[in-house]
Amino acid sequence: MKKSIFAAAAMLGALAMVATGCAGGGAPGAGGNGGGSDLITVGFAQTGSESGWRAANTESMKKAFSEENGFKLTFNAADNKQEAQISAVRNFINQGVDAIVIAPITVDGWDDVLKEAKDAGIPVILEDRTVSASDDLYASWVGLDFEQEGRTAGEWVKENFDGKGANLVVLEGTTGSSAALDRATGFDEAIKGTDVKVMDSQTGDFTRDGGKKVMEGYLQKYGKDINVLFAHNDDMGLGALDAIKAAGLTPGKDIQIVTIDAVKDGMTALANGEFNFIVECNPLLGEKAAALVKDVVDGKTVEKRTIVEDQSFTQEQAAEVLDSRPY
Ligand code: GZL
Repeated sequence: MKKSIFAAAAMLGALAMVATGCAGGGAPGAGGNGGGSDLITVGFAQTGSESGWRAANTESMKKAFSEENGFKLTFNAADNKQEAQISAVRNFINQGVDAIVIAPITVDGWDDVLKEAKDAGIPVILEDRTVSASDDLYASWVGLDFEQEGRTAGEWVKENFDGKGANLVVLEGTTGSSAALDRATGFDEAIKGTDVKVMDSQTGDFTRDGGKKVMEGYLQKYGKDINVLFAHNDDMGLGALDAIKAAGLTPGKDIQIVTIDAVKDGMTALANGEFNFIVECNPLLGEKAAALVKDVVDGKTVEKRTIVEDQSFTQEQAAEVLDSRPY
């Protein structure tokens, strides 16, 4: 009895609040930010903080999705765990944001939550990595050509080591991520037909610690037989430097190193001769992602895919540009 009287009173109270506009939630299109505000509410589900690249990408996104640029940003970093990232997206849907941006940790597992966002009428923009889900489940993607990045790294290996009976080991990025999958595809394609021997290939999860641990294992197993290391990102390569030096070997000479990203610490290692070649992967995607969100929320038609250009660097080129690099 008591419960039903309480429920009735609560209902009357709620009806009164809605009638006087105190219920918050705002008019449609003003997102879940308490009504009235013309800021575009955006939920950004970032992978985590696994690397220097990720830090630069997060900074670029937060700068672009600022209040002075017309956004109210809710940021979540998922500590490189996809289930945490998916639950962050579900929270954004429940908050009724105007748009959701995702840097998807892995390619698979997104269909259900992207359908939930679509059913809720909330557009999703992907930045950085891609997903295997149908592209009618998201409005647009902005990122890099990972396959070309891997191909460019492989072409450098072919150019410098084909015909020399070189032994190579690989530090792969996060298992199941489009960055790792596509870089491997491009790299393998480039070295096909050469006599470069890939002795081992394991994931270091894009982290320094992961790169160091896997490289320690490679050195115990293969020792001085290793001539070349291909790391899917600078951070794993930087972690491998510690292991190579601890084994009494000279990185850049005893073991030549090619990586991808071109973040400050990687370019410093390249300029000082510890790395031998870096393929850039531009993390500054914030402005493009913010422009896509604005256009989509305004109901404009947008390109389904936007690829940002990359470049590559030798040791000499790194020394020249190091001080002027934006990240
Ligand atoms: C690439 C990005 C990768 C970087 C890593 O766009 O997804 O993830 O290469 C980062 O440094 O962790």
